Amino acid sequence: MQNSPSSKITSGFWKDRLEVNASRAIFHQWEQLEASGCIENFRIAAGEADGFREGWFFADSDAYKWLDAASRICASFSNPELVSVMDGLIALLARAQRPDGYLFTYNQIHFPDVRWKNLQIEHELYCHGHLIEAGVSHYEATARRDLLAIVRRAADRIVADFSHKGTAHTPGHEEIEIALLRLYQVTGHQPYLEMARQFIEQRGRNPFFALSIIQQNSSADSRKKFIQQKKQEYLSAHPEFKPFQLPPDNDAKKPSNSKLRWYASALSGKYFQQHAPIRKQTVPVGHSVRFGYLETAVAMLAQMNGDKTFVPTLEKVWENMVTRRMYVTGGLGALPGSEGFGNDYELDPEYAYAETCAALASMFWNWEMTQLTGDAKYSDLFEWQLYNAAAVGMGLDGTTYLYNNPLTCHGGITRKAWYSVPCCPSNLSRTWAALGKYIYSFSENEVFLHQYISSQYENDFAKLEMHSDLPWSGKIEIKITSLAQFTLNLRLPSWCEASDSRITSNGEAISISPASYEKEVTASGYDPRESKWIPITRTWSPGDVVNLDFEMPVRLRHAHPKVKGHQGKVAVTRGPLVYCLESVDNPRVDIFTVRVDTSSIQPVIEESLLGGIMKLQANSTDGQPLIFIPYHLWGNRGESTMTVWVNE
Ligand code: FUB
Ligand code: ZN
Repeated sequence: MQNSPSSKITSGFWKDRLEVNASRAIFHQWEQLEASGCIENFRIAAGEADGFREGWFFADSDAYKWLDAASRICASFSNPELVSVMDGLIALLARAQRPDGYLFTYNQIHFPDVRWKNLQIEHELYCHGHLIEAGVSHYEATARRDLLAIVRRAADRIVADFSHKGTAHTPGHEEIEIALLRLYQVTGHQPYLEMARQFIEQRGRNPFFALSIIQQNSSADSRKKFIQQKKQEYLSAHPEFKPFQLPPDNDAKKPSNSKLRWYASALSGKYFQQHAPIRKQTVPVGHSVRFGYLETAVAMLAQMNGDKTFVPTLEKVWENMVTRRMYVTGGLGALPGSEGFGNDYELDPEYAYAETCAALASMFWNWEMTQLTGDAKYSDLFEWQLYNAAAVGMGLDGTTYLYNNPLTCHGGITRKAWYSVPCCPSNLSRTWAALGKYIYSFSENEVFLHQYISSQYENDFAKLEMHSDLPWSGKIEIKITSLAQFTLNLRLPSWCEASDSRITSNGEAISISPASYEKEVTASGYDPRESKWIPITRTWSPGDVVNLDFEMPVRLRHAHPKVKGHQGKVAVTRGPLVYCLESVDNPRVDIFTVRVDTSSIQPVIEESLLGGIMKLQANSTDGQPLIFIPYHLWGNRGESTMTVWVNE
C-alpha cells in the first residue's frame, strides 16, 4: 500500500473538531508557549533577550510540535495570522541555531560547550527529532524550504556526530528515528535512512546499561542543581526579573510503589526499550510513548529498506499489547510512575496513566503497520484509539487538555489549559490536522478505505466522495466520481458483526462473511482482529454509489478474568465509542456502586448535550435513570467523578 495524497475532510464530527483545532486550539497553545517561557528560551539562546531559561530540558520540543501542528493546519486552512506567527518562530529558530546545525537551548544557554550529554535522560535527540518533523511537515504543507534548511542542518549535524557510533549513542526517548525517516522520504538523502537504521539496530545492546543510567541520572541531577543555583544568583542580581509562571503538573494518582517500579524499569533498560535488541522485543514494556515511537520507526524502516525481518517481532509485540496490556479505551500505560506498561493483565482503571501521547504514538504505529502488512486490524485499532484514548485528550473547546486518562476517577482530575510537561496538546493538534492522510491508501489498482470520515479523495486512477455518520450511526455513502477499474476495499469494523452489516453497490447486495480467526478473550474485551477487508472489484463509473449500513448495537465488553477487580463489571460500547458514567449526568446515584440493568440501555440522540451526541439511556437494577456519555467527552463540565467499568 502507498500513503495516499491527503484527502479533504468535508463535514461532520471530525470537520467540527478540525475547525476548533485550527481556529482555537493552535492559538491557545501558542499563548501558553509564550506564557510559560518556552519561546523566550530561543530568544535567550539567540542572544536577543536577557532572562533565565525556564522549563524542562525537553521544553524546545513543545515549540517544535506546535510548529509541526501549525504547518499541517496550513495545509487545509488558510490563516494569514497563523502563518505570520509561524514565520516569526522559524526566523527565531534560524537565529538560535548554532552554525553547525545544533539547536538545544538547555545546553546552549546553561552549558554552552556541552552537547550530546546524558543521552538516555536529557532528550537532545528527541528535541532535534521534533524539530526535524516540523521541517518536514512545513515543507509538505507549503513547499517552502526555509524551515527544511534549518532541520537539514540539524540532521546533518546528527549524522556527522553519530554515524558508526555504538549502542551507548542511542537516544533514551525515541523520536529521532521517525524524524530522520520522514526527512529521508522528502529528500531521498540516504544518510538519514542509514542514521535511523543505526539508532534502531544499536538499541538494547549495552551490557552496562544500568551503570550508564545511574551515572547519567546523577549527572543530570547535578546539572539541574547547578542551574537552580545559577537561577538564584540571577534573581538576586536582577530583582526586576519576573520568572515565568510554570504550569501545574498532571494529576495522576500513583500507587505507593511507583518510584521503585520506575527505578527497576529504568535500570533494566525496559523503561527506555534498551533491554534487548529490537528483534527480541516481543512484549510491550517501559514508557508507552517511547515504545510507540520506536515501533512506529521500525514499521517505517521495514517499509523503506524492505527489511522484513522486523515484521514477526512487530506483529508479536502488537498482539501481546492488544491481548494483554491495553485498556478497553485503547489507552496504553498502567503505571503512573513510569508512564508505562505494567505486567500482563495489570490494568487498574484508576491508576491508568494512558497518556494521550501514548495513544497517538500507537495510532502512528498502527497506520504504518497497515501499510506494511495490509491487515485491516491495525486500522481498526487506529479508529478505536482515535475516538477514545486520543480524543479524550482535548476538551470540546480546544483549550483544555488531559495528559493522563484514567478509566475511573473519584475526583481530583480536571482538564487544564497547560501542563509543566505540555507534550500532549500539540501532539493532538498535529495529528488532528493530518487526519486526512489516514483515511485512504492505495496500491496499483486498489483503494483501501481505512476510516469512515466524511471526505473527498482522488489519486491518479480513482476519485470518490464519502459521507459518514460515524460515530453516531454506521450509515456511510460512497460516491464514485471517476471511470476506472479498481478494487475498493472497505474495512468491516470489529465493533460490527458481519450479520449486522449491509453493503450495496448500486443497490446490489455485497456478501459479507465474518473475519476468520481464532476468537480470544483479550484483557480489555475489545479485539481489533475481528475486523477485515471487504473487497469490491468492478469497473466503476461516475455516479456509482456504495452504501454501507453498519448496525451499532450496544456491545458490553468484559475484561479477561485475569484482570483484577473487574468481576461483575462491564464496559458499555457502541460503534467505535466507549461510554462512561459521569457524575454530572447521574447526580442521584453512586456511579461506582450502582448496578446497571444492561437490557435497558437505549441510544438516544441528545442535540443539546456536549455539542450534540448519541447518549445511552438506561435504568439501574433498582429503577434509577442513568445516562452514559462517550468517554472522550468526560471532564468537559468542571470537576467530576467518572467510571467506564460499571456493575452489571
Ligand atoms: O519525555 C518528555 C515527555 O513526557 C514526552 O513528550 C512524552 O513521552 C511524555 O511522557
Ligand atoms: Zn504527552
